[in-house]
Amino acid sequence: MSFELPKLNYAYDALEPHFDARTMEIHHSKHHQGYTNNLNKAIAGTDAENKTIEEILANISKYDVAVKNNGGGYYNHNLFWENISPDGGGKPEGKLLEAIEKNFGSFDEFKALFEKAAATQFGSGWAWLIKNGDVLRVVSTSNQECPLMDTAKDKGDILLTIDVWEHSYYLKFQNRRPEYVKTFWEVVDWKKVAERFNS
Ligand code: MN3
Repeated sequence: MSFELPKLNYAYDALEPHFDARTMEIHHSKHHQGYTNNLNKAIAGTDAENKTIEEILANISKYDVAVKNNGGGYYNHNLFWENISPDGGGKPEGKLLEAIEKNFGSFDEFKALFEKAAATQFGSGWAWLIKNGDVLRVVSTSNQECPLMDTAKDKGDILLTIDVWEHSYYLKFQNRRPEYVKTFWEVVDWKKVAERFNS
């Protein structure tokens, strides 16, 4: 069994003017494809070949670092493409909004915390909104680590994520990561986040 690059549910230019087509194309067809290919190489001949990506991540400490880097890269990007959409933006509603308000005070306070986590993650990594029972938390991880890994400091079910590697914003935003993070809100698919929250 081998992992495949997922198709996007939208065209590379569908998130314009927020996320530019060139970045989307390179990010998906080069970077994510690279993680996918290298994950398949890294698991070849190991017991990970017969496991789901979630099973691999949950036991990532058992595997070679190449499985961690590329398995995280493969999975994190799958989540990232899913939680953005040309129909995104706005704000969450219903039970998800209530949970955000209960845990962070208000939607704006949550956004500020998430922006800070994304902007201050040193070097490459990801920021996350995760859930442990009724508790929602904003956390960040380095490189391709993810909250499903047994090595993660902050573990939990993933509701929302943003890639803050430079390859996700440099062509359009150069070194202005905070501006990229603010733009992210224009494309967040809150329906998808709510699906994850309710499942
Ligand atoms: Mn990336």
